[in-house]
Amino acid sequence: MRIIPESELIINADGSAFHLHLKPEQISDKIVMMGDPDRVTITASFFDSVEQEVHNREFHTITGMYKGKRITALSHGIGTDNIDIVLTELDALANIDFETRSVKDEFKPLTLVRIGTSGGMQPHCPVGSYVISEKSIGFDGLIHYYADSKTVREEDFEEAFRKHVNPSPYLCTPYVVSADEELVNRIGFDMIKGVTISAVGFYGPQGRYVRLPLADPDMNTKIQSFHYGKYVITNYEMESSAVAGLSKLMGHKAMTVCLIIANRVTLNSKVDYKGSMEELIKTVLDRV
Ligand code: R1P
Repeated sequence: MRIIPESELIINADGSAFHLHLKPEQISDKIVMMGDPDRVTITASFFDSVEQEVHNREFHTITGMYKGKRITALSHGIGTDNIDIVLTELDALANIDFETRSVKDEFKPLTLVRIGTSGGMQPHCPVGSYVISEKSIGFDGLIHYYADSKTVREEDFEEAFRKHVNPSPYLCTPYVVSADEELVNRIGFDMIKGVTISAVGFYGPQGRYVRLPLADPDMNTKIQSFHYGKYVITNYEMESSAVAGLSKLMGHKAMTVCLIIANRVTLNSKVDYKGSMEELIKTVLDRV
């Protein structure tokens, strides 16, 4: 039996996971996640009852009951680096015995749905629409740190994308992963499905020219014209590749759905999106 050393999985004095500050009994196996800690409060406002609420850094967690289902709502902050922390600690809470520091004999699968905001990259993803990340292209490189990444990556798709976009060798090698198919069909049957790029930043890494000129000003034009079979790139956000990739490696079911709040083709955006986001959250809670 492998004992995981204290330095490799830090457990707080109260028995909670290092960053999330959660104890194993405080999470449900159904988890909805979002970048914004306030979106967790909005999500919990639809719960019939709240069991507990925990805050640490950008991680805000509320577990409660929604129409007879125990659900955890959790904020992960911004970026795939945060997803590495959140998914590893959630998986540890479910599948590692914190007393013995060893992997439990029985695997507990989690269902994880990220409810995010995003920028549309095609005319058919207008502001206000809901887009499921059926596939994600990670510009972040996170998956490459894990030994079995090859088992979840789609190398033909990656190759086609590399050929078309020709990304600079200074960037991480883009990887392609899929969301859980059953979850996508159950939660997103009436939503737009597509390919999401998870970028490592919001401005330059998503081709936004504010004051600093871009290294590759044509990147978004190439991204918008890319096709692979029926797939086109529908949107940019910053976490779905890591959510899909790490979940698959760990054996959990995961997907991302985003509300489009800006469209990069029509160059418009909507910052007051509370109503549409509330509708999306309720839809996911009903279907998860
Ligand atoms: C950037 O503004 C943030 O918004 C999107 C991006 O993925 C990134 O986290 O998602 P959230 O609204 O869930 O944070």
